[in-house]
Amino acid sequence: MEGHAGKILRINLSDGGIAKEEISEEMRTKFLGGRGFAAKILWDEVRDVEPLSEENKIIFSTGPLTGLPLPSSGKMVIASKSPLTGGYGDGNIGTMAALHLRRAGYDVLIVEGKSEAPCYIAIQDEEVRIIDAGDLWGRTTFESQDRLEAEHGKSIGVLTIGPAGENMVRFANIISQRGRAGGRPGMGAVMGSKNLKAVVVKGTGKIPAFDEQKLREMGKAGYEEIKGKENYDFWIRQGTLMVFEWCNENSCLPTYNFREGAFQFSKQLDGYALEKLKVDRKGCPLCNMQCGNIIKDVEGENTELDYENVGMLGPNLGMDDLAKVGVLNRMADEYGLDTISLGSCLGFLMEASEKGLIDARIKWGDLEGCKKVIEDIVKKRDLGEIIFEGVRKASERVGGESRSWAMHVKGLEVSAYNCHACPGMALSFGTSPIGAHHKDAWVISWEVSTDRFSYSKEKVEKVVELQRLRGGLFESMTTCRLPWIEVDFGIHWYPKFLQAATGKEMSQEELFDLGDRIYALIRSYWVRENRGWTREMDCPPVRWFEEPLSQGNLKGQRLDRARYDEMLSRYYEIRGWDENGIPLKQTLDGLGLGDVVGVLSKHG
Ligand code: PTT
Ligand code: SF4
Repeated sequence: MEGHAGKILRINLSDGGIAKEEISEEMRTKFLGGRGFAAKILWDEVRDVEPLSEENKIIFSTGPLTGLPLPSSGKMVIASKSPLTGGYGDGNIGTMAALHLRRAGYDVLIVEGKSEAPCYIAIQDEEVRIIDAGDLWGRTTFESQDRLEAEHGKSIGVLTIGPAGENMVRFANIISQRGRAGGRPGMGAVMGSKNLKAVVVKGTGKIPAFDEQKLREMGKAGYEEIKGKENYDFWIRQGTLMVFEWCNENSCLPTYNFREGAFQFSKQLDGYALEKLKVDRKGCPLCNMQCGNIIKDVEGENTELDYENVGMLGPNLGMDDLAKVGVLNRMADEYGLDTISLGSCLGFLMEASEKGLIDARIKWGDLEGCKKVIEDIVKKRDLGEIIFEGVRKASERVGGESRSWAMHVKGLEVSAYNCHACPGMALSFGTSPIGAHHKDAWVISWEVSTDRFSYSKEKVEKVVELQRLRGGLFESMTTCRLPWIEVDFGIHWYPKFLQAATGKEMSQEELFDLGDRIYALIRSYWVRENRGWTREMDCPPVRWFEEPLSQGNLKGQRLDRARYDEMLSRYYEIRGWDENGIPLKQTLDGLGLGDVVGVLSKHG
């Protein structure tokens, strides 16, 4: 298979070792790239290790479409064993670093070991250096980006952590270009544990492709098709925030720590409110539908907003002003904290305070209180000490009934969709391969517009189909899925792009098999690394089952546990996993994962 540089760059920070390794043909064919490569490397190399120890590894992985002249192809997967969940963790980030890594001749960068002192990695084509980062340590991601650009030139790609990652806050992520963010399940903390402040990449070579002429032609046609789409102009105006109003109308908005699904001040936060405050927009490389909407926050600084950020730092905290939400969002970007988990953690503390489970007082909508807690989280002091490991651990510390309203699955905080009346989306959160993230199966819009309240077989099938496409195909090619999802760019383009990039024609069946293989391997990883694995780990938070919505036209709605359980069993059946959600021998064999069988059988 062509279309890959065929190389892994491996850097060991303990001994300074640098190796360039071939990627086997079998690996390329079976796992394609991005998440596929990352899952395989973690399975093979990261076993029974503490996520924040020297033995863990962090993987920066591109796919065969990354960086090619195709719509929205400037993306990369960052993966590791997660310090937040203890299982497989990854995130997808749009960054110049993805293009440069490919131009420098590598598909994957693996960083292992631990540097004795703060350092950063600088890659310039063949040349790889580990450089002292004493001057950068303690600085925000924005300052680090500026300093690294001043040192290495404006055209580089930068991936950097902030003080949150340095201090190993478990939901610290990685920031690029002052607003692109990736690695929700604590990938920033893993970098911090290695004393690795940043990765800087500059590549000057050509990205390999099977048929360059065809790719250029298709890319041009693709960009034109996107621009001509009916929804394009509206998307350019509102980006991901266009979904805010819809969520509110359909009781899907995370409100007051996911107690409710609609917010009385939603009009002050939605896409139209954004349009009034918008001063600029930016986005990932190679994209002509850039969705990073920039506003001035109440402190007069620029900040880049997406739906998830606003949902979790707005209604979920009872915050009624977009410019105030902007302040919290900017702090998260500067410190390198995931906004979704941050919003969930702040909401958890507000509820704990309201219920008298903690001594400190922090009220819904209290901007100054939130700012103080963010500082405390980064420094792991006061309330930060309770919450820096996420809501799962915090609920163990706080006690009472808080376990029921600690909004997470497998330790990863739920992203911004309330599911009291969305069983399909609840299943999507329950079975996502990294914990409660929406990226693998955003089934909610289909669900609400079809048979919303059912727990039907069709819904389970839809979740699996979306996981195959979004979680399997898009995460391994690796490109942005939003052209397809948001402006209806034809999904039929992608097998053609892949064929021109790699020379290999892949049927729909082969593409679905690819997704299933990656899913089975990631699930096997969870089972191997979590001795106490049970099907309970695939269940959404208790709140959605036990506390009905108390307001709005869906008042009284909640999930039904027995019917959710039936859905989960159906899901396992489709996937070829047993009643505990563990892949069956014949499933693994059928997907070419025979080597996994022996290891899993030791875990019963
Ligand atoms: C993603 C998660 C999301 S998903 C959002 S907003 W979204 C949050 N953004 C954050 C942020 O900003 N700052 C911050 N400090 N933390 C943040 N955490 C949250 O992280 C992102 C876009 C978006 S915006 C989405 S849906 C799509 N996600 C894609 C994906 O997962 N795969 C893929 N092939 N294409 C995607 N396209 C879209 O990318 P995580 P980005 Mg992201 C300010 O990282 O860990 O996956 O979590 O990468 O470059 O910022 O683009 O309404
Ligand atoms: Fe990045 Fe948005 Fe473009 Fe996707 S649509 S590549 S997230 S700017």
